[in-house]
Amino acid sequence: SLIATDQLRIIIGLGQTGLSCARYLAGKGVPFILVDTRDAPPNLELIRAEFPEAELHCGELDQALLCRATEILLSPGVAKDQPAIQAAVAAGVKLSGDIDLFCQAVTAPIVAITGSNAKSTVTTLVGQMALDAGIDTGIGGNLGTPVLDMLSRGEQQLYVLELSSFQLETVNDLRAAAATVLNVSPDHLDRYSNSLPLYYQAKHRIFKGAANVIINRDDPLTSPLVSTGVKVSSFGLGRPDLNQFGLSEQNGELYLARGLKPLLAVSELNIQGQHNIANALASLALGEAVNIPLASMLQTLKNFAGLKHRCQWVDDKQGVTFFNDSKGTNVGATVAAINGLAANLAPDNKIVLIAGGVGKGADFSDLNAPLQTAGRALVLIGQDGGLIDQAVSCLEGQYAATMQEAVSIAAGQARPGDIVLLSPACASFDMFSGFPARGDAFIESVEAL
Ligand code: UMA
Ligand code: ADP
Repeated sequence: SLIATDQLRIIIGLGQTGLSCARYLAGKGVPFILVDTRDAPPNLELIRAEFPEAELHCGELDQALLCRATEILLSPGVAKDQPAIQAAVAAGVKLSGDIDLFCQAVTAPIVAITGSNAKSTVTTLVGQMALDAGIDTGIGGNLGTPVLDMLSRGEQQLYVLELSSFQLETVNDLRAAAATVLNVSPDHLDRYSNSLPLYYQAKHRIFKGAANVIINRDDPLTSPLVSTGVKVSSFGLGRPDLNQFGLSEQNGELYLARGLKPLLAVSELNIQGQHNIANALASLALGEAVNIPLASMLQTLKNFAGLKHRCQWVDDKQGVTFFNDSKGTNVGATVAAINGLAANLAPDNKIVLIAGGVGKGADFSDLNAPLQTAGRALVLIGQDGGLIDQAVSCLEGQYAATMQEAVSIAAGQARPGDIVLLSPACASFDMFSGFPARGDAFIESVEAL
């Protein structure tokens, strides 16, 4: 075998993460074996050319091989509860991932962000706050750039990482300077034996070794169970106590506030919707924990317009406003988007919702309450649109075979002053390559009306 050392490292998964692990280890001269559960993984040719010496195994996992490893570096898209992986763990093999490798490699402070929703928005916002303050900052993780790929630039002064529950499953020692679980609502339950506790246990691994923990006062599931010796600060939409971030009213105007001190009028925020006020407060609390100057953070909040595909304004057509929330891929996100946008509607106006796709085993009945108050009509797309129709009793769903048809039905149902919102509460893979393609199809269909 080419593995001459007694350290056998196996990288499972040849996607972006696996590739970043292979490049990182190869750069250090550390040998590894590459494994993918698919017979024909996507990057195969590239990988053969780039790592000609690495042993490569595709197809069903080889339990005997995995049990011989010292360490398995598991990609987030591969569930760790598979028998071959569990057998290796039982045999004493260390299960790890790219996040652990990254944390061992850097000494700069890390801001670690997870949650069911708002991860990308808050990660980008905190990263922007740091950049605007003149701090050389790496921004990556689940957001798109694999963490190890950021190291090719040399070590930076600060890292802001978006971490998914899948990535956190293999995290053993994070030691973040600041860590948060922004919110917890059901998602990915198909990967967690339909168990919400298993899902948030994975998320809470983000607190391992953290110096500062930032909790959401409006969501008790975001508090670590054991928090001895850790500095805890918080954000929430209520009135803040001393040293907390929240909202306060002054002369009839609502302000982001820290303790008794008003910081910035909510009307000066450039991002839309009630849920984004919470995101702004979370970002301030995280930024404060790593010493980003407050004045600079407030300036960033005035400029930050939000990310594409997250409650993104698309156009006004015949008095109807179209919003693209294609990143609304679970029920909690869609509930937040409906409530967040409905807060700005005139009393007679409502929302036409386009939803559906791959439901990931979710319970859609939580859509009833916001649609009861704010729903004008419901247009359904994708493989699990029918499940949403069954779960929502207050509106009669209308099916559309394509995004174009969905937009045309929705536009027909909307009255002047209404909103048409694409917020599918589902993943997109039945009809699209991902949420960006789904959002782009929506924008194109709106423009073509
Ligand atoms: N796969 C196999 N067998 C394998 C390896 C992968 O079937 O052996 C499949 C997975 O089931 C999955 C796909 O291949 O459908 C990709 O899996 P991967 O682990 O190779 O993914 P990467 O390309 O490394 O991308 C991952 C994240 N993807 C997932 O967690 C599924 C990316 O988040 C992330 O940007 C990237 O690492 C860099 O950190 C994407 C995502 O969808 C955006 N995340 C989920 C979400 O946000 O809801 C968690
Ligand atoms: P993530 O990376 O966790 O998916 P994003 O920032 O991309 O988070 O936002 C995804 C979706 O979550 C948005 O499109 C919106 O529907 C919803 N959302 C945004 N902020 C919040 C929040 N604070 N609470 C609940 N849902 C939110």
